[in-house]
Amino acid sequence: MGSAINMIRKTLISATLSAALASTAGVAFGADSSEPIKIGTHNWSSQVVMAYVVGGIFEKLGDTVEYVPADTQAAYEAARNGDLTVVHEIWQSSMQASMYNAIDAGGLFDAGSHEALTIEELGVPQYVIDDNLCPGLPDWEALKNCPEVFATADSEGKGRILEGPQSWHGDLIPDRITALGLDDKYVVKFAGSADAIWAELASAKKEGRGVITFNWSPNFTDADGFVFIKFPPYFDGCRKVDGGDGSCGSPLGWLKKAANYKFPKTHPAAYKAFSKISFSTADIGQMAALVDIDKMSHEDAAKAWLAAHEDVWMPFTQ
Ligand code: TMO
Repeated sequence: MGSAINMIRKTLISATLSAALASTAGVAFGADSSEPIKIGTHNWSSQVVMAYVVGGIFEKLGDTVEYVPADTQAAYEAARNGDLTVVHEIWQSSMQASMYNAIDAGGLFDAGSHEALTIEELGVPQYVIDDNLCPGLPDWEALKNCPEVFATADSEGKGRILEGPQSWHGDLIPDRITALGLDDKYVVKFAGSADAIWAELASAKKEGRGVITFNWSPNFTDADGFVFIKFPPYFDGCRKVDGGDGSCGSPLGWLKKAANYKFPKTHPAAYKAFSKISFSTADIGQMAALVDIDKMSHEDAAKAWLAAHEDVWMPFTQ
């Protein structure tokens, strides 16, 4: 009797063992390709740090990674045709059109959303509101009454709006300013880099003067307080590039990831982790702050972030 039970037990154990071996063999058989996973890098801090964070996660899985500088809008066509493997920080307001165009053309797929919601909008530092430099802000209509508060040496007597680099979303902001009838009171200047925006915000703060810049959240500026201007609400089709008159603000949007269609087949383990990756507003603000406040390199910032936040990223690999 006892030996019969032992026999059954032994059979069960060996069945379990061979099932375990089979599944290990299955993983080994479907291992990730040694070809590098190509991650695009853009020109704002969180995106570059997150590239190295995502790449660092892939490396922990044994994968090889290559970082490829890419234009913010051209990245989707590049990922569609395989010049990039993944795109990890897709901001709805500025990038959804390029992403969906590439999905429609074939070869790119939506790999899920981060936890963080996003905003990319013009705004003012908190002290502009607190010191009441332009009464009625953050409602956009208040701008009509105080262009002189935002005038600069190069703004021809109008208020100056410091937009980000034109590569981010083309003429969205100049089109909007014109559509709202603000163009005889304001001029839009494109910054050469994100750093030029931070330098201008820092000098305006030191002088206590009014300043309007493009900015976004999640960002390191969340901690200091940056107030986004409330423009007429966004709706699909309101922008000039989408056939509208352009008189709308930016949406409160999603933050997505996308990948080339071959990625799940060539790198199944990395793909599985990538599909689970989801960063919060705080995570992304920290990634930017390590560079823009602590002045670390993007690569060192990613290493520091990964070392300090295993609790966040380890579950993505499991
Ligand atoms: C493209 N950006 C997130 C900087 O607005």
